[in-house]
Parts: sequence; structure tokens; C-alpha cells
Amino acid sequence: MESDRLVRTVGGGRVLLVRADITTIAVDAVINAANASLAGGGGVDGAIHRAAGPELMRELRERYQGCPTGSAVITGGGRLRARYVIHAVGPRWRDGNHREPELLEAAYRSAFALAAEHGCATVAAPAISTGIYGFPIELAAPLAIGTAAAALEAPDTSLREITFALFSDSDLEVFARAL
Ligand code: AR6
Repeated sequence: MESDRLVRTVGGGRVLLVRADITTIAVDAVINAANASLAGGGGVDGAIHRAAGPELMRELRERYQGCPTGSAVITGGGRLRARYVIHAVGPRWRDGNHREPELLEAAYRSAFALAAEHGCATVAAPAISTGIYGFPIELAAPLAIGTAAAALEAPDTSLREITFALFSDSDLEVFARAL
């Protein structure tokens, strides 16, 4: 790949692909790959909580009692360069016959809808479910990008730019092919 940054215009907005640590990106909302108990964990969830500070977990405990797979909740951004963190829960991959694709789409859709409800223009998202949860990234990438495009094309949406922050060159290449 020649560039570590790719852009595509969709509807009135743009989908961006970057190889980056999502905790460093300045956007209105950062999407987290959380778990249904909102308990924190490893991967991008651990990185976001470390970077944002304890305020994030405090707010999650105060406002929410978990979050079903395929949905999302929102908190402030703590010490991140983002106003909000949207905690989306993707499915754990089993065999592909347990509604995994549908649940992954639903997680992204819920997250983008929450961002729009809060007037966000710029959002950054990781490749939800493709780490610890084992969802094959070749299947996840087109679902993630398709859901982002649909969110940008929704009438009257505040969303203008959705950036996928991919953590490795190979993940970025898979998303680039899907884009
Ligand atoms: N920035 C961007 N992407 C990252 C970062 C980062 N700082 N760190 C990891 N990734 P995962 P999941 C990538 O495992 O599969 C947690 O314990 C990573 O390389 O973070 O949805 C939660 O609490 C991969 O491509 O999330 C849940 O229990 C992608 O982010 C469970 O893991 C997602 O990997 C959720 O598993």
C-alpha cells in the first residue's frame, strides 16, 4: 500500500481509513469495542479506558447496567481528544451461524445513530469484534464500511466524516479492498 490514509466520498460525507491508535485521534466521538457488561477489558477497550481516565468507568457504572450485543451507549470522552466515547458491543464470533454479521452491523448502526443524536460530525471507529472476539476481518470490513456509508447518507444527519482507525497494515489493507 502506498499511503496509510485513504478517503472516499459517500453521500454528503467521507469515509476515511487510517492506520492509527484510536486514542490519539481528534474527533467528536470515538467508538469503543466494548463488552456487554461494560466492564472494560483488553484490546482497544483497555487502551481507551487507560487514555480517557477513570471518569469513563465511573460514568458507565452510574448511567448504565450493561449493553446488549448489537447496541451501544454513550459517555463523555474523559481525557481523550474526543467529546464522547460510544461503547458499542459487537458479537463474539462462533461459527457465522449465530447472527454474527447482523449483530456486528447492528453495533455499528447503533453507534453511528448515537453519534448523530448527539450532533457529532466526526467519528472514529475501530474494527469492532475482529480482535479478541475473533470475527474474520475480511467479513467485518464490508459490513463496517457499508454501515458507515448508510449513516452518512441518512437524510439530515449531522455526520460528515467516519474514520476507521486500523491497528495494523494488514487490517488497513483489508478495509482498503472493501472500500
Ligand atoms: N486503536 C485502534 N485499534 C485498536 C487499538 C487501538 N488503540 N487496540 C486494539 N485495536 P479488540 P473485540 C484493534 O480485541 O474483538 C475487550 O476485552 C485490534 O487490533 O479490541 O471487539 C472488550 O472489553 C482489533 O483489530 O475488540 C471485549 O471484552 C480491533 O481493535 C472484547 O475485547 C478490535 O479488537 C471485544 O473484542
